[in-house]
Amino acid sequence: MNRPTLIEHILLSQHSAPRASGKLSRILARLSLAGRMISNRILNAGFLGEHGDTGNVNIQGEDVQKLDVLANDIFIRAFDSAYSVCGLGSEEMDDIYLYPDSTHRGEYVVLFDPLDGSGNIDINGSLGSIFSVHSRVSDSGAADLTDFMQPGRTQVAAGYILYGPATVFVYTAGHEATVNGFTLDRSIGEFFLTHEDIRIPDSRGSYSVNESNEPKWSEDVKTLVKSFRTGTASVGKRSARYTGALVADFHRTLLQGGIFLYPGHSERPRGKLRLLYEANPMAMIAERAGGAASDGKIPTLDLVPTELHERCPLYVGSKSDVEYVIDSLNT
Ligand code: FDP
Repeated sequence: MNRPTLIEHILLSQHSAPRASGKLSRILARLSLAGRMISNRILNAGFLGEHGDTGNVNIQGEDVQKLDVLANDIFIRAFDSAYSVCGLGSEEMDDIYLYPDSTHRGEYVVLFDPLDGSGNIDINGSLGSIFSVHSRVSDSGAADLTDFMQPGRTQVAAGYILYGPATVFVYTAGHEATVNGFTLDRSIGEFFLTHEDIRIPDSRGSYSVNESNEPKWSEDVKTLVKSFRTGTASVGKRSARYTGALVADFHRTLLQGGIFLYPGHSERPRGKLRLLYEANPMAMIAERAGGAASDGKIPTLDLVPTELHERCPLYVGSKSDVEYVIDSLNT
């Protein structure tokens, strides 16, 4: 077996980083553990009666699924003994979560969507987890909201875990780092490097959007999406693909090119996706892989957050496709 494992890759890359302390490596290792545990839980959920919803609605007005709660608990437990993480922000928690001994804990916070695409749970469709790691900015005492409300540009690591036919861990960490993907060998519970230095192809691929929202879009968004649908976009022909899980749709876009779009519409002017733990991690991966991400005007990574669970329109994918979108929406 001559492929590096995920842990070897993390240790080697972080070891060569200036002033590396090993703490970020430990956080990434714990994220991979959470991914393996959630992947296993999803495999067995049908037998264990863990499909379906809990009957509760989260702060975002969405039905909470049983697996959403289980995945969220796995993330909390994963960092219980990782003392470099002082707090968490999650789609499934109204407020930030601070570990009881947060005052004495380390200098990082982790934001995550524990189970993205939860509409796919009951149909055995693809799901994902998304994560974003920031250095703490508050200087004393317990961590606070300011540690979480940082622009995506300051993320020190970001990535996702795709639970599809295979489980894949994609991440980037540190300065000027590449994007790499690792596939889980379920028989031994180990991730191996399968996608080295991923670069988003340009001038090909798919467009990915929920077209049933068309009646609620502005005229310029309708015209834009129509140009992709009819093959008249200046960037060339794109096929249509949409799974309903951001991680799966983004992963395809990352590997094959094109664009993922979730525009705002009349009922949700800022779209559906959350800036801090959905858009920002994908934007960091996209930029590092040679692509781009924008809210239609501003690069996603430069948006200044004002709320923990705030949403933003998202256009992410191949660089020329995102540039085409920005041109189309602003002329
Ligand atoms: P879901 O609500 O099923 O968790 O994060 C939200 C998300 O899925 C994304 O994964 C997905 O891209 C999007 O919502 C799908 O929303 P629509 O059903 O409105 O298309």
